[in-house]
Amino acid sequence: MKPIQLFDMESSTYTYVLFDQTSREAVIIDPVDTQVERDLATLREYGLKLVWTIETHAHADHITSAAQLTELTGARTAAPAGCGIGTAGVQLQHGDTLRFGNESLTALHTPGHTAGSMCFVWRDHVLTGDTLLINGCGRTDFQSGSPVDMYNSLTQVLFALPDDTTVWPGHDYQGRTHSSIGHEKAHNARVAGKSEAEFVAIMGALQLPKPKRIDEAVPANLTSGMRHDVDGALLLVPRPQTAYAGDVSPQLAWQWVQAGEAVMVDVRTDAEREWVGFVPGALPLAWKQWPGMAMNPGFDAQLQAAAAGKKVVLLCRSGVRSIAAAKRATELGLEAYNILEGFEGDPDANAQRGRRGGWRLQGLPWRQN
Ligand SMILES: N[C@@H](CCC(=O)N[C@@H](CS)C(=O)NCC(=O)O)C(=O)O
Ligand SMILES: [Fe+2]
Repeated sequence: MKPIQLFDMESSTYTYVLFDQTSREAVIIDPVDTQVERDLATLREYGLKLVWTIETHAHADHITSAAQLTELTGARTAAPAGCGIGTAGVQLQHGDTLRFGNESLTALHTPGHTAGSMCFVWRDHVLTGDTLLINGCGRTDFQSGSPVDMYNSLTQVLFALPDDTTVWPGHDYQGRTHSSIGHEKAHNARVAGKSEAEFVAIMGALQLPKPKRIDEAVPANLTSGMRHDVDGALLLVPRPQTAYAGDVSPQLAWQWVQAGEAVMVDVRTDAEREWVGFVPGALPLAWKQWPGMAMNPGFDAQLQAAAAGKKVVLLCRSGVRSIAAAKRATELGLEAYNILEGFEGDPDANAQRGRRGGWRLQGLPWRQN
């Protein structure tokens, strides 16, 4: 059994799906936000139930789809404890295991590319993230990277695995797909046969350009791919290409609604609204497109009728389902925006960031039934 290996051309990122053949439970490692549809299609094609989304580190070059996948599939999120990804439900420590059906993978703490970076061992495979790359390794010049830590992670942790362990990297920039521990130990140009001092000198001389999307990607990845504003300020982040028009802060969305420029659509279920509360005037229209489940009949028609030529601002519980709904609304030709962090927001994450997000936590109008 091998991992299913998927490639994102834009960032040269490999995403991996592993699954248990009997229960069909699956995990996804390092999913990319622009590839959600591909990944959902892969899960459907193999008949899999996603139970974990897992990060090897907080990426600097692309944005994770972990938060989107949790709302679309019901999967839980796990990330290395040392990466500061506060939204991940499970904060992994060295040696922790994650189970999926009768299978499990084991986390290895391998600092160097970032201080929290991890690799994952599954059977006789190791998914090495941006620690060990084929004939290379992750850069160590930003985001708490350290060449000394990288040298130890490569030579003491990864090269301690059996030589015939298959290596599946987080990136390859030259079209290679996998390698083995034995091969990298013998031939990796940066580390094979090199002393720590030689390795540090090689890493120090790389002079790589900064990843193009680092300023946008790192903050987004620290919240599993949700984007947020600073200090609760009005915010609009335009989305690239045709995904949807943008992410807006609750305040800006409310300003648009009050000015009659936008209609608000609440895509939570009736049960959620009854438990937690609702926004007066918002149209209740539940978004129920889970893999394998047909979409709400009438969703498209009701959404188009409600929009009546205005902008549409979409609200859900935490700001993830509303992204999927905003994408659908965009396909229908509407100007659709996702309301950041949804109705509830996350008080813990907000406290950590020193700010308050979410509709209710921002003190915007809402009522209990
Ligand atoms: N050119 C890419 C950045 C590539 C890059 O810096 N990749 C990181 C991984 S996030 C790395 O460690 N690269 C190692 C190398 O190129 O040797 C971009 O702009 O996104
Ligand atoms: Fe990276």
